[in-house]
Amino acid sequence: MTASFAAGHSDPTVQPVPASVVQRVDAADTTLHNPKRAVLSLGSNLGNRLETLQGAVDALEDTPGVRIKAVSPVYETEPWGVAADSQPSYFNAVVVLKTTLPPSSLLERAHAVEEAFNRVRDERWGPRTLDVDIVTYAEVVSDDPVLTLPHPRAHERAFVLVPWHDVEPEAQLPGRGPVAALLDSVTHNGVEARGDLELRLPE
Ligand code: A4P
Ligand code: MG
Repeated sequence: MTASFAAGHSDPTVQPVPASVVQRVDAADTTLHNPKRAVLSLGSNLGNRLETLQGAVDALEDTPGVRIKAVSPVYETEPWGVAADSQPSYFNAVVVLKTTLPPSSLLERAHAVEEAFNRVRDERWGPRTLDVDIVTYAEVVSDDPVLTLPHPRAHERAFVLVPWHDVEPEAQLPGRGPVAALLDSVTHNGVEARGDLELRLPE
């Protein structure tokens, strides 16, 4: 440090940081050190299903405040909840992530990712290029219709439970118990592993 600087000014690094800045940094730090675990279900039964699921994985990983921890194998599944053979089969997969986003922002992002792939949807109640559902967010249990947690139908859907169990054998569905036990109570018919296909975790 030069003599003139020392004489004329105090060292800027020792200036007190304004309290408002300290507060903001502390708040950000808390969230960054306290990411929440969330499980998302991806489904596609229109267009290039694998490409769409991979695009969804990439878009989620590209989201600030989201880090994907695991991507499940791909399953080809019969459409659930509609007449047999009325729709093409789905590709389904599950993604486990850590996020500093609150649940509402994660849902917003899920919808934005759906939108990016939903451009060709033209039939009401019809098949969809992409469905992104939040299966769980930490231990949150909520019956809010805008974001019901856990997802109200996850516990009865093998196309969610099977891939989830693949990547998290010890997983618990809040309010419902271990995924491994739930798996015993649902039919696995129409849920086939596509071992020939793979979703990549973005680098
Ligand atoms: N919403 C509430 N809770 C949640 C949540 N946990 N995650 C609200 C995501 N969204 C949630 O969803 C409708 C509204 O639900 C949203 O506005 C959101 O605020 P949507 O995705 O726009 O509509 P949807 O998916 O057509 O309706 P729904 O009733 O949610 O259908 P599901 O339960 O998502 O099921 N069969 C197979 N084999 N594989 C599939 O992936 N998917 C569906 C869709 C049906 N059959 C399937 C599959
Ligand atoms: Mg949905």
